[in-house]
Amino acid sequence: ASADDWTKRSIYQVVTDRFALGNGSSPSCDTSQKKYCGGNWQGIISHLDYIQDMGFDAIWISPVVENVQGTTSEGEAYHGYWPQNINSLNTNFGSADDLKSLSSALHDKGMYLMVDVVVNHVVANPTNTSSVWPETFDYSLLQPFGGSNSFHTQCFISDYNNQTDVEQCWLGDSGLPLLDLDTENSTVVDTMYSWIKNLVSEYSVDGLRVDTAKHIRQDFWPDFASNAGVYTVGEILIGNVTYAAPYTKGLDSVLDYPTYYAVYDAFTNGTSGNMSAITDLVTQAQDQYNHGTFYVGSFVENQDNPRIQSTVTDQSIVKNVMTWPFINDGIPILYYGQEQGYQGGNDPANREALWLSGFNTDNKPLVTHVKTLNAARKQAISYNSSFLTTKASFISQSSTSALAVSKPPFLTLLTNGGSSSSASWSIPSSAGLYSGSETLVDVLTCDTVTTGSDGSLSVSASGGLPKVLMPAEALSKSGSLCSSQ
Ligand code: ABC
Ligand code: CA
Repeated sequence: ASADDWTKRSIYQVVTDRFALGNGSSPSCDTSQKKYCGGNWQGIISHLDYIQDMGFDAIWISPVVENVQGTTSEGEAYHGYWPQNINSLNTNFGSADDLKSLSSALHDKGMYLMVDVVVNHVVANPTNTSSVWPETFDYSLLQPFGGSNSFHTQCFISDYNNQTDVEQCWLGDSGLPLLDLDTENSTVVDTMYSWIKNLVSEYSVDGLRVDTAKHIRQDFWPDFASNAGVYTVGEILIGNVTYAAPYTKGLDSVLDYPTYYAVYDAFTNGTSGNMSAITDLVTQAQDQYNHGTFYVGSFVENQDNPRIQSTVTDQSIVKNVMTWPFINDGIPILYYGQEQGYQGGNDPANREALWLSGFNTDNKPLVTHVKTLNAARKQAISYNSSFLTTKASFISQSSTSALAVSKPPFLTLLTNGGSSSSASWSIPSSAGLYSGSETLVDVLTCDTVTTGSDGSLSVSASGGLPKVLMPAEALSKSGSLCSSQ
């Protein structure tokens, strides 16, 4: 599927080992142990309804290839980011048939499969665990890269401001080095290009999340993407738009990290959170990224960062933050477990087993919230044929805790004030959004507001909840959303 196909979708991100077991069991899972807990591809197949019922029509799964075996100084490779043999699958997650079954089960439901792929490094067991720098490795298990000449000379990244260091030195440390592939070596490069082509076709993959993309030279990516032939979204872990921007040329786009940091900071620091930083970052990204922000992956949680509720548990704030990915330009991504209110902090605490929630959706306000947001986005796409190609814009507010985002037919009003606060937003007639006396529906509550005779709008509310307003007319034929409108 192409980037344009993906823009209509919303993605549920799964850590395969932590989502579900195919046999339906619910073993305990202590995240601090950094061990496999038993989740697998069959488990995902069994719970696709859980994902689809929330309105998601794509999933992103952990890297699928065989990883280093046994225990390392950082635990087991349950997350999948330590490839050892890229031509085999990780049998902890299942067989080739299981992965094909997952792919076809998704396609039968009209859903897409995004696979996470690691090209930057592989991980080998040291030949002598007590050896000190420089280490030697058992290269024989590293397939198909069985020799030191496939790797950059060992050095650990020490200066993130030195791009050569970032690309050619190694991630990890002497306890667990991530062997950095020599992606300047044409044999390595060709191997990776044909590997990705084969992986995509063998398992009918619809899109790729490209790990550690900033750790490989930019001009490696265009041919990688064309061999993949599907949507590619790169992980450029950085708070800086200008740094990330060039990668949106070689790959379809990037995970929108700069905006993520702005959103996280704005909503987890009470009313001193800086809401205008969101406006600044999004505007920069719209200006600097290839295709603007239309193809970015928009997220507020993932496997590398503390969950929102590890910092802030006020449910109004949580709902404001969770609204963000669904009402702005990019492709929304929800990290599994956020809908269940999970609160894990930094890696590895943020990788809780979802089965411990029992996949319960009754009396789960955040599940309802996500479901409504997905339905609203689908309704916006079908009501306004330009929705996906109209940039989000910001209407400046006098209160520093208020944010107003317009992406017709959405007008989203956010606040970082929390549940004991009251907030107000005003939209002047000069914004040109509405005509006089128009009825707008907050799809999160189904309450209505009416514009003034000049098309201006003032809204005040207590309780600090977000509002996603749509013209009543945009909902009239929606069926499910606020159906009495
Ligand atoms: C393990 C342990 C951790 C321990 C770590 C050293 O080792 O579990 O507790 O802290 C996988 C596993 C991890 C594992 C690592 C290392 O491997 O999932 O559990 O950590 O063995 C991707 C994946 C990630 C994966 C890998 C490795 C890569 O999403 O899940 O990790 O395949 C860098 C990389 C980035 C990578 C991330 C983990 O590390 O660039 O691709 N993620 C700065 C740097 C970033 C750097 C980041 C974190 O620090 O610029 O490049 O990411 O080290 C912003 C700044 C940024 C700054 C951030 C923190 O703040 O603008 O520059 O990022 O404001
Ligand atoms: Ca590298």
